[in-house]
Order: sequence, then structure tokens, then C-alpha cells
Amino acid sequence: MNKRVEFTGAGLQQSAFWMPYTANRQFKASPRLLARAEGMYYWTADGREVLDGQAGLWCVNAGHCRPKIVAAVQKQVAELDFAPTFNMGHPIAFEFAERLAALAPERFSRVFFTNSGSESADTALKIALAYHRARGEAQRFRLIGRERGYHGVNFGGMAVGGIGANRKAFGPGVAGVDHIRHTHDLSRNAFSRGQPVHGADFADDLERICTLHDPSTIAAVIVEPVAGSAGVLVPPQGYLQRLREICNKHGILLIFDEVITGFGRLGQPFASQRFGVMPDLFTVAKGMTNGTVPMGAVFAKDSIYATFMDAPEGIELFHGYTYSGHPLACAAGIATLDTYADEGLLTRGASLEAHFENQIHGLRGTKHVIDVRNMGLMGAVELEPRAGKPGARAYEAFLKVFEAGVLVRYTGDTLAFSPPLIVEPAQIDRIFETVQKALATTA
Ligand code: PXG
Ligand code: PLP
Repeated sequence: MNKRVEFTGAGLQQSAFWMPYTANRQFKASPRLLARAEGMYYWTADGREVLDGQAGLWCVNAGHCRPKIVAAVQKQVAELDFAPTFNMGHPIAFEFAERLAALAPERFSRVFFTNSGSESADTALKIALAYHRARGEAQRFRLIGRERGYHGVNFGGMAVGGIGANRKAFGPGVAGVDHIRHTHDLSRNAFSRGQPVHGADFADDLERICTLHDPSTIAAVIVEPVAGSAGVLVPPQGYLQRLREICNKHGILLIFDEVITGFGRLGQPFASQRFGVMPDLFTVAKGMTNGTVPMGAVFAKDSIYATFMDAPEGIELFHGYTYSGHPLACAAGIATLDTYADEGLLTRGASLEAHFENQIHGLRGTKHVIDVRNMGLMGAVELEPRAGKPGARAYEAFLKVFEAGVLVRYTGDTLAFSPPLIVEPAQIDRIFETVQKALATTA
């Protein structure tokens, strides 16, 4: 099994591959290549075993190269490689949509297919705008995001996103966008286990925005139930409920971006179920196909879909992607849902959460650690930044952890953890022991 994969890394510096979200020159001078995967593990090109502490990139929720998914994709590619979904259809896309709707919270019976989380975010924003217009409220054009939010890299998602570095090089973006404040509050909430106690009132910042712009101009508010990319920011107790109330009061749609939180990350199929707060639209991607074939989707409430279907006969939504409902992705997705169901993975996080929480909070008191945050099988450890060199300390720790055989994610000065939902308690222990040792020797 642990087959050695040959790779002569010579000349990567000149490689044609312009790598995404990567310091290309730094990486190519000293590449880290993953060549094979199975279950909880990767193997590097030079044959080293690496425990996957981040489910690929928050997506491989059932673990790697799961047999049902592999077989389904192999079968599908030989049977129907591609077929259009514009004015045509193929059975497997309809089948997958039914399966997804059956899994979703009640009254979310409609699914629009995309190919990524970024496309899902832009699709949800466009549905929100078109929905209001269809109801005679075309003046609702504003889209409200949140500081430190991440909704992918396309123009809509970038505009409502709230991570400065993702925005600054790319011009003025989309008109009519504003942001509510983020919920990170180290002074009051450091080392919270699960939802922080303080900060429900951060949601009232939406009232400020409503007063500023007139709420009747606001189409939608989009937030991640738990912010992922910004370093696992868990919503304070009561915060999401308060956001929901303010949206209701003003007729604003609430969009949850569940690209990371969807498909079991928080111990329930979706974050809305975990928090008991329902959005009007929600986005997914990543775990939808276990990361095997790119795919995303927007789930819409029945009443939103019904509004579109009330329009005169014709195309109700002028939107879609060549690959919306791609057969390979649908095959992967159905087999993924089967694998989740066979193994109870969409709620397995709940049974492991207490252990995960205890282990990650065991890092409190370790050198450099200024906060530990967690919910479900999602966690983060925030480090004191090195003076004048933001991110450098977390990068050094990330490298040490990788050299010790564990893959974790670093973003800014935060290390983030999201193991596949098949993780065993002893593997959770290994992840955090490895991080502890790495931090002890990190300058
Ligand atoms: N919304 C959310 C909430 C996400 O987390 C996207 C949209 C965009 O999805 P695509 O499939 O277009 O990448 C994401 C993606 C990280 C990291 O390290 C997070 C994401 C992607 C890559 C890295 O935090 N999230
Ligand atoms: N650009 C051009 C020239 C196209 O023809 C298309 C789709 O037909 C696109 C972009 C959009 O591509 P996709 O549907 O894969 O998002």
C-alpha cells in the first residue's frame, strides 16, 4: 500500500503551474508534493506518510479514495461523460438533487448546481437580487457581508468577503456592498469552548447598516455560520438568532455560506441544524462530493423557488454554468452521500466533539498560543504574531508539523484543523501532540 512514488523535483522553479494562494517562488524552491491518498492519510512523492488534519482543504469529509465514490466516478465516466443541462437534462442530475433535498432542512427542496464554493456564493447573491425583483422590489440591490468573511474569489463573493488581502489588488468590485463587523473578540472570548458567551450584540451592527442605507434597499446578508478561512470564528451565543430576527424585521434574505460547515463538519448535516437558525438560501461545495469532483450548490427555500415559478412562462433565472449538474460530479456526490449514510458520518462529529475539544484546548498554555477555538470537528489555534512579520510564526509551525507527518492548515497566524469525519480519537491526539511539540521549538 505504502508504495513509493518516484518524482524528480528538479526544475520546479521553472514550472508552468501558477499555483493558487501560494507563495510560488518559496514553494517551488522547496516543494511539498502529495502523490497518493487513502483514508486518513496522504503519501508524499518521496513516500512519507502524512496524517490529514485538514480533510484536504476542508472537503474530504469521508476520507480519501473511498471505494464507493471511486467506483461511481469510474462507472459514470464510461457511461455518460457530459451532457448539457441547458434545455436538456440527464437522470443523474435529477437524482442527486432529490437526494440533496431529502438531506436538507425542511422546506429547502430546491437545489441549483454550481462547480465550486465561489460559484455558489455568486449564484446565491444573484438569486437574492432576482428574487426581490421578481416580487416588485427591485430597489433591493444592496448585498451585505461581514468583516473577515470568505465567500470565494469571484467578483460577487470577493465583494461581500471581508478579508483585506483577498480584495486589495482587485479594484472597486461590486456596487452597493457593505459589511457588518466581525465577531472575533479576544479580549472577552479567548479560549472559549464552543460558542463564545459574549457578543450576540455584534449582530446589531446590521441595524446600523440598515439605518445608514435604508433597509428597503438591502437584498441579502451573507455570512458563514462559522467563519472558516478567517481562522475558525465561532458565532457568539445568540448571535445568529439575532441576525435572523433583524433580517426578518426588514425583509432581508439571510444567506448562510455552508461551503465548509455543510456535510457534517459541525456534527449535524448542516450548520443551520446545529444552531437552530434557518437561512433563506444556503451554499455548499467541498464535502458535497467529498472533494473528488468539483461541485457546489445553492439550496433555496420553497417559497423563493415558487416566486420564480410564478413569473410568465419562459426562463425564470438567466443564470447557469456549462457544468451545472455535471454527470461525474453527480455520480461522485451520490456515492458520497451513500458513504456518509453507511458510516453515519454526518453526525459522527458530534460524538467526537468532546474529545476534539479537550485535545485542542490542551494547547492552552503552549508557547505562543493566544487563543483556542472549536466547534464540531473544526478548530483553530491562534498564535501571537512575530513582531513585524505577520504569519511567519504560523508558517514555521506548519512546516514543522508537516515534517513530523501531519498536515494542518495555516492562515495568518492561526493554525486550523478540520480532519476527515472518519478520524479516530488516537489520530486527534496525534494531531495536537504534534502541534504542541512543533510550537515548543518554534521561535
Ligand atoms: N465560501 C466559503 C465559506 C469557503 O470556505 C468558498 C466559499 C469558496 O469555495 P471554492 O470552492 O471556490 O474555493 C470557500 C472556500 C482555507 C481555505 O484555507 C478555505 C477555502 C478554500 C481554500 C482554502 O481557509 N474555502
Ligand atoms: N466564456 C465564454 C467565452 C463562454 O462561452 C462560456 C460558456 O459558454 C463561459 C465563459 C462560461 O463558462 P462556464 O459555463 O464553464 O462557467
